[in-house]
Amino acid sequence: MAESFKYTGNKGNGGELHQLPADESEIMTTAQGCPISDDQNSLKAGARGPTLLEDHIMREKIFHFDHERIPERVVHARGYGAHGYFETYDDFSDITCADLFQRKGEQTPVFVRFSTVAGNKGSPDLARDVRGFAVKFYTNEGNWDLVGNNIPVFFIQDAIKFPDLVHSAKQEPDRAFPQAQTAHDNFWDFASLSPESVHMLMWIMSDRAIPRSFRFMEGFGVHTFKLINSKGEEKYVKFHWKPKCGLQSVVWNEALKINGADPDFHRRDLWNTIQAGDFPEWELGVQIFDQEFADNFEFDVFDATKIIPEEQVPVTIVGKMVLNRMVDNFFAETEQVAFCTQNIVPGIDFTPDPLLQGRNFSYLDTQLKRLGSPNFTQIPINAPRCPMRHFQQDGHMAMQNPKGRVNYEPNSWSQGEDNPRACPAHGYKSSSQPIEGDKLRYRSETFADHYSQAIQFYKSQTPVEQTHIRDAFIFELSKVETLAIRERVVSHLRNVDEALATAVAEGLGFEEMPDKAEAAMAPRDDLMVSDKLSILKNGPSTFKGRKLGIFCCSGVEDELLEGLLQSLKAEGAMYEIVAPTVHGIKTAGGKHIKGNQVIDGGPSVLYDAVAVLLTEEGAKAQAKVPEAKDFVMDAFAHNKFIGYIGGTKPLFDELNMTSKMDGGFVDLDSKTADDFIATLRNTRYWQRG
Ligand code: HDE
Repeated sequence: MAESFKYTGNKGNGGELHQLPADESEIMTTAQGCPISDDQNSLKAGARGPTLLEDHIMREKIFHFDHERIPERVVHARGYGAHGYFETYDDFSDITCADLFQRKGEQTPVFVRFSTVAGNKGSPDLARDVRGFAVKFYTNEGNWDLVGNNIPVFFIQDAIKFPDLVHSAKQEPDRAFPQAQTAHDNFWDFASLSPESVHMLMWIMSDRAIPRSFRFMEGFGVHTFKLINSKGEEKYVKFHWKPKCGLQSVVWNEALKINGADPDFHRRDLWNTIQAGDFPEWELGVQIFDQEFADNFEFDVFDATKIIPEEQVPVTIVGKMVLNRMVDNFFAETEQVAFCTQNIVPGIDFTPDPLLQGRNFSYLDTQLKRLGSPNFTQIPINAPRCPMRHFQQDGHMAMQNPKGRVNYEPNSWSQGEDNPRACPAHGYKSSSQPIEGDKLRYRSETFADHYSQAIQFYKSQTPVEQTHIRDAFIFELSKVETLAIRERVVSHLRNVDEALATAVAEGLGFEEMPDKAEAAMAPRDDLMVSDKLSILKNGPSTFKGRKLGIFCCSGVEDELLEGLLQSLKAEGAMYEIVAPTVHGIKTAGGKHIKGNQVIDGGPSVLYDAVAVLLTEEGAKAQAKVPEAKDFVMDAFAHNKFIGYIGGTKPLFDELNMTSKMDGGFVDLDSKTADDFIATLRNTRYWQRG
């Protein structure tokens, strides 16, 4: 009976989209290679009887499924990766013997993973958070992992505090919320009891923590490293990634709404742009300085809560990174990639920064936990692209097993492929810096200034950015239930900027100001304004790579729409058509234009700017649709440029928008599409306030 039974359980007619295999090579098999005849019905004793334990096909399928998950990263769980290359602009052998910097124009393959820090794997992309910016360079002399962030400083000065920092920032352990946010008591309790975090708090309350996309953010190696040339001469270095797109962030209210509308906003952005061939690029810059500068600099260069302003030590650009290929498989590549700060190559070395020293232990350790075997280095995404020869052997999942008899050193067997030897002339050499001292648990006095650079950061921001910082403090602290914690944070802010502290206190409804926090070292406010610390002073100068949301309906004039699309194309910009149905619209001339979004799936928060091209009839209908009203109101509230035509009036009237029209509105009946694009090259209409 079972043989003649035709019903498979799958509904409908698969038609062209569900075909049977054409030849042997397309037949599904088990993991053991056994061809499968039916993968949708388990083996049963009778058509309605129990499933048999004998069903090796079902057991294998479910067994494997049960073991699909590996532990997510303890921090930076949510991430997205892409492949590309790094191109060296010149021969930099005078400063480092690192192989990738020796030859002008040479390309080195890279894999990059961007991430948020606090949230779990499924958390939304626009959480207020630091972004990880980890780059693996597959050089001819081994993998170099530059595991950085999009913020150049860190919360703490010593790695021993890291578990406390992370525990406090993640969900609280009893209630398991809030997810992917620092707006809760535990985080602000820890931070306010750790004054070394104040500089970093200013950065994460700024719009740096809500980037427009990965393409619009900087990356920083954070720590001071060393570069060593072939003569053994050493220099200190700080690494910077500068996005070719310029810097851009969203505003907080927008971020909250993006998280609902498209929790994958940053992922989708990277995927879409790379698939469209608009490959994002960053230039790698180095700040190079010597011991004398380090000795005379106002702060300790081994303290990761401090920057060296670019005005003091300029950034020299040494190459560019281009991301041009998405992964074939997210798990195999993005999930299994194992960045380790201790992966460095000849010509680059560590410094005693106590944060970096601790990281060098933690990353290797955590990969063993996550990937389950010391052989994680053999997974293709982690394996070096240059030869690997050593006597490490065996272990779980060992895939690269040496041939031959030799597996120890020293040995008497003649040298060769199967018997590698360490080479004093060419191998990795650590910096020979002399070190001495007593064994003690101690924080150097040179790490004691916690406020001066926070002051510098704040005063380097534009007034708009300062307002955003104030609002972010008020938002976050309003979620803190314990008054004493809120007060403690404000007591620190008094050491940064009295006006900021007062505004935050007012926003929190304080009846009186808390005393100033006692400073371990008196802050100085004579540090220069550093324009490089502002996002708005370093924003994009074109609309290229940015996106216009075109809200339109049937009846739109062909010339208008076509002109706009052509100008966008010429600029290298992206757009989406937001239409009443996803099937799209018919222009006045009868042309069908496909929709990308319907209005409730394509709110204006998903776009850098909007154009509202409704006919009068369409606008009357949309004036009754709440999402259509939000589209315009949000674009207005988020300081976006709004292109419009006369037909839109009924919708604008419904919103009392006509009286609010300002320089951020562009009348597309009288202005050309090119004029509109020229306006869009400015990031937002900040004058709107
Ligand atoms: Fe990390 N960090 N970290 N971190 N970190 C990890 O390693 C750690 C720090 C950074 O996309 C973990 O593979 C310690 C600074 C990035 O896979 C873990 C300390 C900076 C990523 C770890 C720090 C970073 C991580 C968790 C204090 C910027 C994601 C999973 C001393 C310079 C890499 C993993 C990826 C990931 C430890 C501080 C950047 C546990 C102990 C400072 C971008 O090893």
